[in-house]
Amino acid sequence: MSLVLHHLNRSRSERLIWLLEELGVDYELVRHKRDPQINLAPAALGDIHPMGKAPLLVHDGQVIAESGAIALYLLEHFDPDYRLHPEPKAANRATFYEWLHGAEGAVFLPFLMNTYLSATGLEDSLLSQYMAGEREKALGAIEACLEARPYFAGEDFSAADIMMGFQLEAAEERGGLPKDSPVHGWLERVRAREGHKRMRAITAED
Ligand SMILES: N[C@@H](CCC(=O)N[C@@H](CS)C(=O)NCC(=O)O)C(=O)O
Repeated sequence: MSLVLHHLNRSRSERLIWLLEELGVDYELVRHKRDPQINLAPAALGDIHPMGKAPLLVHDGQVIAESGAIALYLLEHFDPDYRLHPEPKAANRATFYEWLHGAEGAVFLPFLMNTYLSATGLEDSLLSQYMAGEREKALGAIEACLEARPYFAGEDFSAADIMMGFQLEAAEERGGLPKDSPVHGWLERVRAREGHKRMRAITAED
């Protein structure tokens, strides 16, 4: 069996490193570096998949793009005991899907736009004001979820937490979390995990 993860430095592909470390699967990590001037991925990623973005997973020759698709694929293949995702008919399966996909959907967009707006000097634009409102709404939904339960999909840690981790660690780093936010407690819980610590040791070399 051959399992290769293509990782771009300082990118959301770190979520898949984290998931693979939690699963304890043997895999090869191929590191790619952003262009220091334009911050984009190198051409090598475009040779593997037409979008040319990370992460990319290659399993026995099959190329898979999109973090959410990669996460579900890995769970299907390597989490037969449902340690990191709810069983098909479990009551929290829908909530798990919601956050796993929300991490690249409507919840993620306003956080991502923050990066693009400041990179292009548009912090004072109308679009920026609009996105600030959207970010507040998204953070409100995240906080309501974590006030009600310890993890995104319920009582247990799951791959939904891994998918949400990248944007919430970035929001914390930018000082974008209120002092009393339940996200701080959640960050403490997930960072205490060995899988997260191993992921951070790997990304420290980015
Ligand atoms: N929705 C995709 C987004 C992939 C994506 O945009 N990856 C970024 C890294 S955070 C990237 O490769 N950026 C470099 C580039 O676009 O050249 C996913 O979740 O995998």
